[in-house]
Parts: sequence; structure tokens; C-alpha cells
Amino acid sequence: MPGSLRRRPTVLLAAFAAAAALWAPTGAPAAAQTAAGKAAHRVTYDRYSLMVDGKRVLLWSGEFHYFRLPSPDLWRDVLEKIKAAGFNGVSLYFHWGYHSPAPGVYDFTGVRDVDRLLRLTEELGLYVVARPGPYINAETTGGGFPAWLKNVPGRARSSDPGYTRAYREWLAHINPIIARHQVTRGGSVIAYNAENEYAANTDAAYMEDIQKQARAAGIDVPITHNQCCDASWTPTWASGQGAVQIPGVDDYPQAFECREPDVWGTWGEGVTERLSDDAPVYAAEYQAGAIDLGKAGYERCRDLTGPAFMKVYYKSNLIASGATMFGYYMSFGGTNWGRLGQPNDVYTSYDYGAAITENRQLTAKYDEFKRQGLFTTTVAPLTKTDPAPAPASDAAAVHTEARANPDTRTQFVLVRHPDRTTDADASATLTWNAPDGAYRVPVRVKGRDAKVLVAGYDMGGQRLAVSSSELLTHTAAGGRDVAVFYGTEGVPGMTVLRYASEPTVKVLDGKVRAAYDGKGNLRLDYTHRGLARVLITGGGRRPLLLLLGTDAEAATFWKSGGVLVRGGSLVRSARVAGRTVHLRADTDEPADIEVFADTSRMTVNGAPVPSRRTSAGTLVGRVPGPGGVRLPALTGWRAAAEAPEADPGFDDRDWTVADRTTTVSPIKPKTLPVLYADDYGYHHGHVWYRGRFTATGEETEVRLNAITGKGGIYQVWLNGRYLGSAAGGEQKDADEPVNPDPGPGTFAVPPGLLKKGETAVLAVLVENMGHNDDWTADDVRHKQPRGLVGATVAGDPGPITWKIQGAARTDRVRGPLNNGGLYGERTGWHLPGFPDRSWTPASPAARRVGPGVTWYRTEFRLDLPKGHDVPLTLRFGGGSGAPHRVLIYVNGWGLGEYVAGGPQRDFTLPAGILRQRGTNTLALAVIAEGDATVGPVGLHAVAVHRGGVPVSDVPSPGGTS
Ligand code: IPT
Repeated sequence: MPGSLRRRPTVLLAAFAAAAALWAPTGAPAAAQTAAGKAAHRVTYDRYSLMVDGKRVLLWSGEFHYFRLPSPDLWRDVLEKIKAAGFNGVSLYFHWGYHSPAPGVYDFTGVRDVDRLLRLTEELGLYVVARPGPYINAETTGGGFPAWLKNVPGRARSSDPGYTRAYREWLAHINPIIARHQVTRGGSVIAYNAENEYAANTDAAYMEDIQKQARAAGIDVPITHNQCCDASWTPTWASGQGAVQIPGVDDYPQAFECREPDVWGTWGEGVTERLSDDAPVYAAEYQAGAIDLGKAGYERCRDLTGPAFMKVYYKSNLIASGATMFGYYMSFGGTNWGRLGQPNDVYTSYDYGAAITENRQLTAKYDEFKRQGLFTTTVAPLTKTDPAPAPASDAAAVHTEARANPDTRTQFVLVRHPDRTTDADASATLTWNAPDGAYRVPVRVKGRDAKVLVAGYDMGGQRLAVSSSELLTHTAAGGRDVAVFYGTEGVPGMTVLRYASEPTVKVLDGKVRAAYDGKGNLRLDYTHRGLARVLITGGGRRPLLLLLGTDAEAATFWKSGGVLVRGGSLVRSARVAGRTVHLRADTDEPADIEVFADTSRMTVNGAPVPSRRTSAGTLVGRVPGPGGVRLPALTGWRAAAEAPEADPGFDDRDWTVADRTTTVSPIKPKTLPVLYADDYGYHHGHVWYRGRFTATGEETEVRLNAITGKGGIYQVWLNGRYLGSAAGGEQKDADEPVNPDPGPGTFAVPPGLLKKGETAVLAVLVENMGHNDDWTADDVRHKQPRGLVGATVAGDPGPITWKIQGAARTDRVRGPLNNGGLYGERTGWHLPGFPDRSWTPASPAARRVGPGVTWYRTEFRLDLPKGHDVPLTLRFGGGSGAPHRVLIYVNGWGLGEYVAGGPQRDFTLPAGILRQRGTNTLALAVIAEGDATVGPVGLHAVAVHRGGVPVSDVPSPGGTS
């Protein structure tokens, strides 16, 4: 998130030009076969929508960051949940720095296997908008840049030769992977996003070159861009050099202050602007959660962007903008494990208040996505609409707005309060000139709400004239149609269907009145309450099972491959084979699952379940709930203190000499030599410095400056004596004055500690909280140094000679961000199998640690039931004493940093990293600023579900492998 983003979005009602341009990619003939034998498809677009083989697609996608979920089997869990919410696509950033520990070195294996990710999206039938940057922002370290880029001369995000060589290297690795998964080659990638919110300090040649590189690598799907905020941010990349084919806009109308979740629209209306007359309107990133700037906790962010906001803003945008491409940011946020976070805006959790929580739980927002997603991806006429006259409302308190499909004439009418933030209860009667005639339609908007009503729609074999209920979805099964409508609990609804002659209406459940007017209109009147069922036969059409429910009832439905299902806590997939329906589903309690298909047997997760046919012609099966789970207490702890580096006699002969006098960083050091960690190749986590000088005995104080990134600290020892700690500083944004004194710390030299003529050793441990982003493309932010930027000793001793040490080497499996340069990290104390028997038996809560670094290790065995999903967290009690922070390692994987008094106490332990049936190693590195007690620390089960996906153990080598 850009600190310098102050302009607020404005609404621009674009002029709609008549002509539609059609763009066809080269080299991808329709229905051809790819080399791999998969059917190739043509991807085109015009001003209304994307098209696949000429068929219009409304792209309803959610953003997902594979790099924030280091367990590839869980990618399937989350992507199946995204798909089950009614999404037909995902938007995926690809993170350069996550794959590249050093220039020329790239890793796409294990948790970095994006080819596997793209195969999965293909298998699940999710379209992909591939977003490889090179810059991605995303509140991740360096905005996705590898930290080694800080040492490359030349401004990043420009056509400077140094940067150009670097990003072309990345694109040369990632583009071929993306290219082979394009829809045009039988894969899932439907669009390719160049750069990210490239709005400040732009360089069109660079923007153009990204696209040239993509085309040269065989990318032939449309290229998109996500412009920041509104058209006042220029260029929009809609025209001129560097222009993309489908320019999109990012909309974050609620901004990011979660402490006040009821304050709406801080950043405006959130109506996605049309940037091109030839391309669809693209809501590239539409707010679906928030970073927690005010440290209110992500539940408040979920409130800020909750179901009411989603109803009002998403539906308003659908009708006001006519967008047919959406990327909801985020659908699942995940975890800033290792050192993935960008320190200014986020902490370990990147839950984001999303519809699917960091622990992969479904929320009320998920239900709302499902209500909207099933609708938008079912009703084809939505893919091509123009603004249309809205039905007149007889009450000023009810606002209407409309779009219509020019071919089918189907109308979509938005009904809401004129002031979107009011929670009034307003009613009106609409005079609606619908395609099938004029209707008077009573509507009511109760609280913060909005509805999209449909008229003149060929609904399978039926004709919907008009309805005051919202359409969830419909399908055809067993020679009949099934349609689901819903509305606010307790509010009356009416639906009119068209028939050639009077049909037979049988109310199977609930209270519904039916009246046929002799002129083709069958009018149904009811109050939304529970789920009413009406069977309509005759009238010149095939039968219709009409289901009329509340919001809550609508959320119990699932649709997979055209099969409509109801019940369970998640239906991942449904497949009918002969007379049997095979479901993959999760349950939290014993549940009835109903299938609206012509079947007589049911299996769930491979096992047959008892089932019965209903009078509505459906099949109901009884599915068991989850079994019990017992978690072990964490016992058997052993402890060891470290920081031998502070000892004057410590052997640092292998350390790197820090004697540079110049740096690529635009921020220059206060004293020489340059002590920036990145300049010596230490990019992540803690670094140690040891400075030697000949003492005069007159030294009074040590004066240091360190930049850690927000929230970091550094600690100082002189001749083995702990002098204290200080907060690491920051360098401000480019448009703010240079900070002359970042992260200052003054440490008194104890009298008598230093002796004239003797060598003194100053040891400093500096944390690196992650690298800043480069939102403003000026190098000042992301090339901001980490580590010491100034060091003097008052009392005029001899010059200080410095050595530096960071992470020993990159962990080949866990990657460069996993761990830093603490002594324990350098010697494998965080890894499984490390011999800790000589350590002192002591549990965190029962022992006081001193300043510096103390490790705790234990093992625990899990025996979680098979066929279940039991997400676990590591939960910290408040601790006591001096400020302290804890690096958490599970089986050697750095799963986060607990900061006492900070916003996060529960840390996600993803299955896969966690052996669900086996022994796990937990290692905690406590960094205390004084005497402190940590914890207590324990395992916590977030939920117990029957179901889930099979999760295999992620390889977690120990120190010797
Ligand atoms: C937009 C970025 O494109 C995205 O990467 C992420 O940082 C998101 O914001 C916030 O979470 S930037 C937009 C707020 C101007």
C-alpha cells in the first residue's frame, strides 16, 4: 500500500462509443489441438467482454497468492473453495523474489512449483489472470522484487539497462511457464497482466518491453494492466506507447482503516471506470478485504468489507460500470511466513479479512460471494450490457439503475438506497417496463443492502418476466429446470413467469400464492422465509422446480458442473455417473445433503451414504459429522541461550569484512564504511556486526543508527556487556525529506569497561523486518538499506573495523526468505533433528530469559484423524517482563514472528508443513530486550471438519540433509 496515495477515486461516467473492436490473437486457430493433445481455444474480446471460442465470458475471479501458502496440497483446498464460491477464475501474482535468491538463480520446485499450480487451475476449470509483475506490490517484501535487485544500479521499473537485464531474466523464466498454460494451448491462463499499478515515474519503453518479452515467449492471450484508482492517475496504459489491450482499474473504496468498520466509502464510490472503448471494463483489483493498518485485527477488516459492503458496492459496480472482468483482492490472503512481509503495512498474518480466512475457514463473506458469484457466472446476458432506462421508483428513498443486454433485451436493475451508507428500511413500487410487458413491482431495501433484479430472461426452458427476488442460479436436470431465488428474510417477494397457457402449480413447501392472468403471466406471491418449493408443470414448457429462499437459505446451495446441491459446510465437487451422484464435501456436524439431479444413490468422499428420494424429485443423503480430536500439550521443552557473537573472543574469521565506501542505494550512510546488509549479500532476517577498535579508555557512549524496516529492533554489546536495544528506523518516502537520523540509539559506555590501548569489540544484532516496496518507482523506498547506517564511539578511539554475518546459506528447500543470521539459525537450531539433548529442560512460561537470544525446542506428535481437516495455530499467551519477540520454526520452516504486545497471537501452522500424523519439531528463537518470560505457548484447533483434501508432508530436511 502506497504511503503517498492521497488522491481519492472519482467517478467517471465514460462515454460509450458504439463500435466494438474485435481482437484475435495470432497463431491460435479455433478448436485446434495443442502439442500436448489438449484442445486449444481462441481468446478474443470486444468492448463488452472476453470471449473464448466466440462465447462471452464474465470473468469473476479472486486473488490468491500461492507464495503465502507453503503447502502445495493446500493450494487445492483453497482453490476448490474459491471455485465452490462461484468464482470461475483466479488472479495470481507471481513473486520474483520468492523464486530468485541471487542473480541468475531461480527455483520453481516444491512450494515454488507454479507449473503445478497452473495445472491445478486447469484441472479445476478456473481461468487465470497471470500477474508476474515484474513488480507486484502486494505488501510483500520489496513488492516482489528480489532483494539482490537493491544492489543493481539503475532505477527499478524503468528502462535503465541494469534493471532491464534483471527483469528480463525473471520474465525469461516465468513467461514460458505461463505461456504453456494459456487457454490458447488448452490451459487456464486467459489474460496476462503487465506490471502493477504503474502510475508514478512511468517509463513507456519499459512497459512496452514487458509486453514484447511476453509475446516473444508465446503469450498470445490479451495483455491487461491494473491501473491505480482512477483515470486521474496517468498514464492509464489505454493508449500510446506501452498501452495494453485491456486496461483495468483497482478499486479500494473502503481504504484500510479497520478500526472503524462502519465508516464506508473512504476512498469513494468504487465504480470501475471504462478506460478503453475497445476493451471490456476490468475491475482488476476490487476490494475484498483489507490490510490492517490500524492494527485492529483482521476480524474488523472482515467487518469493514463484510457482506453488506459487498452487496452494496459490488452490485452497484456491476450495474453502474458494466464491468465483465473482476479480480477480488483477496479471496484468501494467507501468511507472510519467513520474511515475506513488507514491514510498513503488514505483520505475519496476511489474512486480509478475506472471505476465506488464513486458516482456510469459510466466513459470512464467503456466503455473499457465493450468492453473487453463482448469479454472475450463470446468467449469460450479463456479459454484454449497456446502460438502460431504470424502472421508475415511487419513493425517493429507493434508487434504481439499470443495464440491458442489447441482443436478448434482458434487464438488470439495481435497487438500493440513494445514499449507500444509510441503514434505513425503505419500500417502493417500481413501474417496470420489462421486455415481456409493464409490471408494478414492490421492492424493499432493509438496512445496508442492494439487489440486482432480473427481467426478460430465458432461464433454461423457462421465461422469467420479472422478479423482486434475486436470482441465485438455475440448472437443468432430469428433463426439468431448477431455479433458486432469494430475498431478505420476512420481506414479501413476487416472481412472474411466462406461459403459453395456464400451468399447474403445486406448492410443495412453504406459503406461495399463484395466480395466472390469462395473458401468459403466472404471478407468484410469497414472503421470504425458510425455503419454499413450488413445482410448475404444463403451460407449454418443461417442468420447473422453483425454490424461493432467504439469504441464509441461498447460502446453503452449491453448484458444481451443473449439479445443484444443498447442505454440508462445503461441496467441493459433484459428478453424476449413471444413477449415482458422487460428492466431495466437508461437514462440521451430521448433515443432510440434497442433490437436485435425477439420481438414486449418493457417495460422499468415496463412501456410499444412506439416501432417499423426496417428493420434489431430489435425493437426500445423511452425511456424518467429524470425529473428535485431541491435541497434545507442548511439553518436553529444552532451552539454550546464544549470542556468542557478543563475546570479544568469538571467532569471526569467516565473516565478511565490511569495508565498502560506496553503495548503489540512493540513501547514503552517515558514517563509513557502508554497513548495509544487502551490500554484503545478507538480505533476510537478522545480521550481526562486530566492530573492533583500539580503546582510549575515555569512551563515553556508542552512537548508532540502524534501519530495520518498521517494527524492528537492534541490540548492542560492548566487550560482551549488554548495552541495550533501540527501535530500528525508517527512511521516509521519496516525497518526504530525507531522515537525517534514522533509528538512533545512544548507549552509555559503562565506566571502566574499556582499557586504554586494548582492542574493544562492539557487537550489534540488527533485525531486518523485510524490504520496502517500490510503489512510487523511485528506488528510494525499495533500495532503502537494512542494517547499520551510522556508527560512532564518543571518546575518540581509533577507527572501527567491521565484519558482518547474516544467513549462512540459502535453504535449498525452504528458500531465501526462510531464515536469517542468528547464531542458532546459522547452525541449524531451527531444523528437525538438531541435537538439543545437552540443552536445559525448561518450558518458555516457566523460565525467565535474559536480553539477547534464547532458543526453545520441543517435539510433539500429532495423530489427527484421516479424512479430516483440522487447521491448527500456535497460540501465545501474553508473557511478561521486557519487550520480546519470537521467531517460530516448525520443522525448520519459519512460520512467523510473534511480537509481545503486537496485534497477532495466533500463528497458522499449515498442514503439510505440519505433519498431521507424525512427529513435529517446534523451535522458538526468543529475542528479548531485557529479562522476560514468554508464553505460555500451545496448539489450538481452529475447527474440525470431516472432509478436506489429502495433504502430504512437505519435505523438511534436517541439518544434515
Ligand atoms: C494495491 C496493489 O496493487 C496490491 O498489490 C495491494 O498492495 C493492494 O493495493 C493493497 O492490499 S495498491 C492500491 C491500494 C492503490
